Amino acid sequence: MLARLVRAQANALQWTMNLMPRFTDVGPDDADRAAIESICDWGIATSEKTFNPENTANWGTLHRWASALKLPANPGLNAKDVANRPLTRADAVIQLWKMLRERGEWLNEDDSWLQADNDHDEDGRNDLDDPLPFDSNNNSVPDRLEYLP
Ligand SMILES: [Ca+2]
Ligand SMILES: [Ca+2]
Repeated sequence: MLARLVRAQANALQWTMNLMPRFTDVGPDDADRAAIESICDWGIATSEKTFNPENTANWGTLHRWASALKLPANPGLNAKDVANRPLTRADAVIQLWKMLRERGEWLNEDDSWLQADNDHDEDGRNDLDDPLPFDSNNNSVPDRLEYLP
């Protein structure tokens, strides 16, 4: 969820995945490997050899990771009486939605898209002639919302 939220933002960071798995407990065929390795490269720096993907996440984990990814995490997530509470998927989604709302609407900072001579998604059709200017593989899903397009 965190990786997808980061990717959904303007000027999103690119997915990263090492040739060899970065963690001994997140194998080459793990469906979450790209998300795990990406969020670590994007800001959740760790020198550990293991990621412990089955560990229980708590509200403090969400605060720590969201903050590391420069998302506007509510300080209340890390409050003494809250941080150690188990985090459900529903809790996480609600909190990430709040962070997304906190960011507000935005435009790409580089101002390079939807220009006459620009091909933002590099599919060979200039933006103004491209019915899907943010969809490089033209599958009707904007690239930023795809999992490893
Ligand atoms: Ca294009
Ligand atoms: Ca696409």
